Amino acid sequence: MKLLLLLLVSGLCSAQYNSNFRSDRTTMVHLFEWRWADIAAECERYLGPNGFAGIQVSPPNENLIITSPNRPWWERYQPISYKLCSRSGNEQQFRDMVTRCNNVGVYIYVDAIINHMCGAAGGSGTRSTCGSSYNTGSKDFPGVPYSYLDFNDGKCRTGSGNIENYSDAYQVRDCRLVSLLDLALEKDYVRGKIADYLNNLISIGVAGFRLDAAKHMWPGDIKAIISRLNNLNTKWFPSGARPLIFQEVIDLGGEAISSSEYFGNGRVTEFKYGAKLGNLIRKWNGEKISYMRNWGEGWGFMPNDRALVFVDNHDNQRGHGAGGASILTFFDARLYKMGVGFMLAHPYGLARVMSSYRWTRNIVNGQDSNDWIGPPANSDGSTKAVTINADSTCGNGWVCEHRWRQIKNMVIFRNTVNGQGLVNWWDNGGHQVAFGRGNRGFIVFNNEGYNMDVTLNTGLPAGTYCDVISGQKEGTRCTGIQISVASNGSARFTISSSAEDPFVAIHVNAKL
Ligand code: QV4
Ligand code: CA
Repeated sequence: MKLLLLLLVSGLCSAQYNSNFRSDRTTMVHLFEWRWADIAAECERYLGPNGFAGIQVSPPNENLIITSPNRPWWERYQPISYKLCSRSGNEQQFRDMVTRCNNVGVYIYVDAIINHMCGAAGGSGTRSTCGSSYNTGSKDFPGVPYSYLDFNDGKCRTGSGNIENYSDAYQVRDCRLVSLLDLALEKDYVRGKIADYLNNLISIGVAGFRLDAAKHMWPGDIKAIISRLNNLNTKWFPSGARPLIFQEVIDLGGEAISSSEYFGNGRVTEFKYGAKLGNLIRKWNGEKISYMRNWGEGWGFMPNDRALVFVDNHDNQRGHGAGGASILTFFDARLYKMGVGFMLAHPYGLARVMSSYRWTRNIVNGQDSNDWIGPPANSDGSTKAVTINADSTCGNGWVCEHRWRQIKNMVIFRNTVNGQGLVNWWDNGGHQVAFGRGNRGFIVFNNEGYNMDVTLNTGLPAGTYCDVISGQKEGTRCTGIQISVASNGSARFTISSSAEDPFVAIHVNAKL
């Protein structure tokens, strides 16, 4: 009886940390600003067949339309109501996407903006994506409805009403983040409206939530909201399954608020991961990838079972959020592929791959003046479709990093080695490292300025393997480099420092 109770309690506690991924899948992709119709098609034609586990989608709820600058991506972080219409599509398109993606085992994770509504200077009118009215002067959002009673202003003690000092936890939670009208999350009514919104999404079939701006919400308020959420839709998920929660808390150290305050609610974004990884791979500040021997908790990162990890996100790829210039993005494609390759080969954390659209950077004094540019759009402001070229890359300005062969194949690598420990670490004390995952996969990086020629113990069964970075196994042939593993598990790796991609990855599902 006691044991049963214990199991029950621990089951409940671990619930919101569980990805809900299919057991043979490991990795989610953020399809930033994609239309629901394109995501539905991508699930069926690409993500499902290639073993992607889930998708973080842009906020699906109604937002303020901003025309100065012209439809910035960040208008979607200024909610007007919880109706499901946005530049990505309407409610019916959202439902169709969730159904079609779920049916091919690719689950949807919604970016939930629940800390605030739109900016205080939004004014009044109906310039919103569903046409709901709003008045920021009187703090009226009839589409929810919220009134002035539902905001935090009484509690905020700063002169401007905005967050002025991140070393004061009260300001960070009770004042406005860049003027965004801050919801009074301790109110039963407000909690109820947010829970209704999230429960509507759960009933449609989503599998979890990114909680935007979690640092700006009291952990106890988040907990109260989560406790009101329903179990996932049993059409696709086991009965009793809880939504995955991952909270956006930027904690690089040195602020009043730390990630650990949020561990009780669910997973947390580990921003140290991408910031450190960028330095290591760029070789900045004397950093070397051989230092990554104890990557993960050994680097002071949060516990493995709490971490959501990523190389870059929609903020820090353009200088928003935190991380700084070290962050690797598609702009530095060669280094980026190594960074994503390392993340997907390494067991630490729940991994999220970024998928972006292109814009032209204009960096002046370290700031990108084009950081606001929204998704590829038609002249009427509608988002352009994601087109697919003959070589399977994307057109219309979509980068589709998740379709890059090296990245897609490393998602398959991660699925193949899932559950296997990190073994056979090797490094040269500098910028060359290698490691395996049990007897299922092995990866080697040469980030030195000279060629590599080493024989290493891979731990893999003997045979000829196809490197999934320079090519891939297609039928019975290999379009890339072949690696022979001897009966004692050793293999010779030669990687030119000028290779297009100076790393090699082999796994048991790419054995010839
Ligand atoms: C500006 C001034 C204010 C002024 C106001 C007056 O900064 O001081 O009072 O004008 O009108 C946009 C503009 C910003 C503007 C604000 C309000 O960029 O200049 O304020 O709108 O009109 C995204 C963007 C923000 C954007 C916001 C809302 O990054 O630039 O603000 O959307 O449209 C911290 C947080 C972390 C946050 C990160 C960016 O701890 O939580 O900053 N990350 C998340 C999201 C992010 C999003 C938000 C939070 C807000 O990932 O994309 O911000 O939902 O580190
Ligand atoms: Ca707040």
